[in-house]
Amino acid sequence: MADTPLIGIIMGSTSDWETMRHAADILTQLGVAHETKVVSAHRTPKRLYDYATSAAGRGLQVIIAGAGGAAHLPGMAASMTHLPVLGVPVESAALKGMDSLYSIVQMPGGIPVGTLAIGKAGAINAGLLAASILALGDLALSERLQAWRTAQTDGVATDPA
Ligand code: RP5
Repeated sequence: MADTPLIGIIMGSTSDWETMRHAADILTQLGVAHETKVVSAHRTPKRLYDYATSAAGRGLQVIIAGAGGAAHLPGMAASMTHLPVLGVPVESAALKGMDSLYSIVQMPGGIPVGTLAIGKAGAINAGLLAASILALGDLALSERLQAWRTAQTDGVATDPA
């Protein structure tokens, strides 16, 4: 997108993209400028430090962070920025994302991470929630978001067969 990104979507590995692309897809549908980066808390700690400490100054307003396994990326990002951080637990092979969920959701008091569901649903909802946060100060986006919700409602069949 040409516009300055308002939302940063970060993930611990390229293997997380299959999940996290759903957050990006939602933001694209809603016309919200965003960026996507691989930022690993343990493999690229300096990249994480640089990303989180520069995020607000670069104009980002919300960070969506997805990771799997020992998923410390969202919490570590949140520790280094005052921006809202939404965490998406990526489904892991060994523990089906329960490890990711517990790692992300159990932040000690003082550094919040808004934790979504495991996997695709969490990524979709992270995108929607990030857009809702921005929409508090953006009437046009609020209207696009409401239209998206209306279209979703209209798309629900009454006949199950
Ligand atoms: C985490 O380890 C990533 O977020 C990913 O979900 C998981 C596995 O990473 P890869 O081994 O697929 O790169 O850091």
